[in-house]
Amino acid sequence: MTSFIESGRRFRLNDPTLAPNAASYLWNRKMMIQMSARGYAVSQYMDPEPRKYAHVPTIAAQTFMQPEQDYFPHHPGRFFYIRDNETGDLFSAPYEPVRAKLDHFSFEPGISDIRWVIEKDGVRVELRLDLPVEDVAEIWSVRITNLTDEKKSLSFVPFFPVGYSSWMNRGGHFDADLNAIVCTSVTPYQKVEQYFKNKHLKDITFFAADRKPDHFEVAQVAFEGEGGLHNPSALQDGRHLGGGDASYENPAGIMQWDLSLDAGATEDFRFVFGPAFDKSEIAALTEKYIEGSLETVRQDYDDYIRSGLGSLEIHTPDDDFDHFVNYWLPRQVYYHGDTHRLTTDPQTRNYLQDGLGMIFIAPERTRAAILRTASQQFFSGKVPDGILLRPDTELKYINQIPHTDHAVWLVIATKAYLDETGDRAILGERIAWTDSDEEATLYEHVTRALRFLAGEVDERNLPYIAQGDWCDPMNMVGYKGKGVSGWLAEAASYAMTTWADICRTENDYDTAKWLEQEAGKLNESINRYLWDGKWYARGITDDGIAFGVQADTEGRIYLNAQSWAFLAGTADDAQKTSMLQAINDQLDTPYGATMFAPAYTAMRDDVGRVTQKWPGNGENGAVYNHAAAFYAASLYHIKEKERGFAVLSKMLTRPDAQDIRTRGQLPLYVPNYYRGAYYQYPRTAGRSSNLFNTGTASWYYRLVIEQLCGLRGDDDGVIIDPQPPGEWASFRFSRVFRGATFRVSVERDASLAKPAITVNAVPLAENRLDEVEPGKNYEIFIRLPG
Ligand code: CEZ
Repeated sequence: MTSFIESGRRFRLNDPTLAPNAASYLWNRKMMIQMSARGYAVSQYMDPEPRKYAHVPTIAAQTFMQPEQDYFPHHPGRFFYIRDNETGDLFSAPYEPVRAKLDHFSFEPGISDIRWVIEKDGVRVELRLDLPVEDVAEIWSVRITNLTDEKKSLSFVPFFPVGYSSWMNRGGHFDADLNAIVCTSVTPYQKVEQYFKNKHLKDITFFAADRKPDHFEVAQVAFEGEGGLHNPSALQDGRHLGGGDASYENPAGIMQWDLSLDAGATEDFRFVFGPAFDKSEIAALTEKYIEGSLETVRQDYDDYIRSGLGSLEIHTPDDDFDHFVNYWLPRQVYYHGDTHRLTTDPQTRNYLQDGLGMIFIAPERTRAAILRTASQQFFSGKVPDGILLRPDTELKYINQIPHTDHAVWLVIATKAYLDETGDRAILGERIAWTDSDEEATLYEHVTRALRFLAGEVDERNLPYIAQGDWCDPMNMVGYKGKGVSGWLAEAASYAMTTWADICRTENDYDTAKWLEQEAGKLNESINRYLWDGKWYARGITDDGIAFGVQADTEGRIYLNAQSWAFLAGTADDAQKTSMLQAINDQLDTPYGATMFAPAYTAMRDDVGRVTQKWPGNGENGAVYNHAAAFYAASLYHIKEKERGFAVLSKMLTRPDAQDIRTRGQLPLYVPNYYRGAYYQYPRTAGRSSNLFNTGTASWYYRLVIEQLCGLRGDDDGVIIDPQPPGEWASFRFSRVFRGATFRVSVERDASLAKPAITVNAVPLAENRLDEVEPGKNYEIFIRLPG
């Protein structure tokens, strides 16, 4: 059985083999850890750039988080061996590396901790991982219980591999003063300047315990011997750890305690694992987290997580949906918005879209993100590819590749922020430019971003794509300077009409009119050059070839080119019907709507590296949830609420064993993709990337609040327009909006022809309140026809 427990704030998985990569994650502003049910871990922290303190065993490089990350016995993990000293039997908690058949296994990730209960041969091991709010450190609590009526003699051996931290210098030793294993390294470099930059790095990884170990080992190779990690030589034949060090060998934190446990007796341990600069930092961390009260640390962390869960509480006929929306979804939104995905130079579009969800959690953070983006904008209006969060960082990796879509997100984020907060003062904030000290208001910054975008078009009035738009790896459609993006034409049109509304509320009718004309021109060009008879093309290459069209055998229809056409209002009713039909026929799958189909099976060098990804993986025709969320948004926009909800619903892994097995993840986050290429690769279709970094979370949360619940700001007022799926007879929700509390109940009433709304028992003529009084309670009762 797999299920949510504790009213949805915790999950229980009781089979380590059901979905081998099943995991949960914890984070604070300086670190994050993705912890698999079986004991593997991917963790990183900011120093100030992202780094690791536990490494794979063979390579010193730092890597991105990988989609569908596979684990292997020597992968970094947190493992606890238990040996019965009478029988010699060995198992490891939570499951790896021994993989012994357990009597009981329960992985129980909660919103602010991760814990396990494991039982084997009369021994219970309870594990719990906590993070502090401020520091980079993992705090592990372990309780071992003798469940039998007899005394037990056990050896308890935690094993925390540190791996290959450096090809220049790595090692480790036991430090008796600290009661810790201290693994040292020198971050590899070649350029002399780098030496000075690296001097501040935390090149130590330590493993500290709250009790003096009876024995220890530091060299992984000495521990493992010929037996291998599933049966380490050092634990065979009743042996004790040899007390060795690691001398240019992969180090690990390995300690041993010989326990004599009476019937029913328990023993408790606490460990701290993490990076440090020097001995005094280790001492400070152990003082806080080994000697200090764990209760306070846990309470503070729980407060931190709960402060990010927003105010929405929804109760629908679908409990699992409620659990996701009430806890896990805002938690994922908060992770993005509070940490900026643990990078120092987020992609502008990610930075702003992560802010879309934060408007419901900590709107001041979105405000700051919008203003920071504007402050790094060029005087020309151009919005940069990435945003620098620190003065000592630079644009790296994908942010060095020219993409042309960033203005769009500045508009969408600002509009969403205004809708939620009504804080029109933000538009008057004066900010300079990255290349000029002249100040202009945010209103002028955004308007100028759109003027720039309107100017970067070809003779057909279609926007250049350069080396990518929203789709990062679509890098060769326009690298020669001619290719255009159909999606961007639609997104630009949508952004322009959206901004025109704001211009009008600012009494700037000229700009509003100009923007509407530009949007109109774009829509005309879209219909003229990109309508393919049944749907819209995705773009036109440098050589003038439209792609994402009926004539293509691969990449024939792209979801984004349809969704954003709905948002931009380019399609008439006949076109809409044809597009929806094509999406149903070609893109929809049991695991969601794929981003395009069929997936490319060979490089198209006029489209780019997206076509080189494995078919059905990532942007090459996966169910790319960010694109699916755009699709859902566009469906609500054209009042297709049943389809809209169906798209949202398929995006979630469900808590039943069958879905967890197929998708290969737990229902605790929406991943960036599920494998697509449903018809080409049916065996792997639906498999989760297990990556929880994705703009999907923000869009999803916003759609639930503003469309499904339908309570959204509108100038000084609020619109009340719930759009539940037909299968819900009733539902209710509450949320705080501009300081007022709204409690809304929605029911169906077959006798009605149109919705009937009462607010504090007074009937409302329209579905809008013109004013919202902070501090006031609004009890709203809605009856919907049907
Ligand atoms: O990265 C995301 C980007 O962070 O891909 C999205 C894009 O809109 C986001 O800004 C769609 O392309 O191959 C690549 O370079 C891809 O760009 C990926 O790295 C992709 C990953 O899925 C991130 O998790």
